[in-house]
Amino acid sequence: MPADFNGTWNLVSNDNFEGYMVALGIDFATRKIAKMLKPQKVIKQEGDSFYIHTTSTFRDYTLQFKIGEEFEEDNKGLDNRKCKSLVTWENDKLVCVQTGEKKNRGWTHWLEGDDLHLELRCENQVCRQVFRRA
Ligand code: VLZ
Repeated sequence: MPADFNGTWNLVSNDNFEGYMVALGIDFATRKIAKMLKPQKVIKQEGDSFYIHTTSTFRDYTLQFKIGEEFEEDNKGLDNRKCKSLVTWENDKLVCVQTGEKKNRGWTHWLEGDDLHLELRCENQVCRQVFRRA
């Protein structure tokens, strides 16, 4: 049985989102707004199919994928760069590799108690976010 990420999750901490956004080339004005946000994630997981909807007062981002199936990701409203993304299970962690112009780009989700963790990586920057069940 893989981990169950289903639910609605609210951001409670966000370490080095600024560094991650700088690595992605997000402009200053957008970063000033974005780092104040407290995004919410709605995750729907059914077998190998995932729907992750990240919402905020500023921008929303929707991702749909199947485990082990590479897809084109447009990162619309984020850095708008296209990449090839692949999500796999590594034990109970959901690991995404985003292959494209940016080196070492990807993210990992896992559960710890009642919390949902997300590590966002780009080049030499790591952002650590923690979400709690709404
Ligand atoms: O999450 O890749 O859960 O896509 C932040 C929206 C969304 C706020 C960040 C606007 C998405 C920021 C991070 C403007 C620059 C992400 C994946 C894992 C699913």
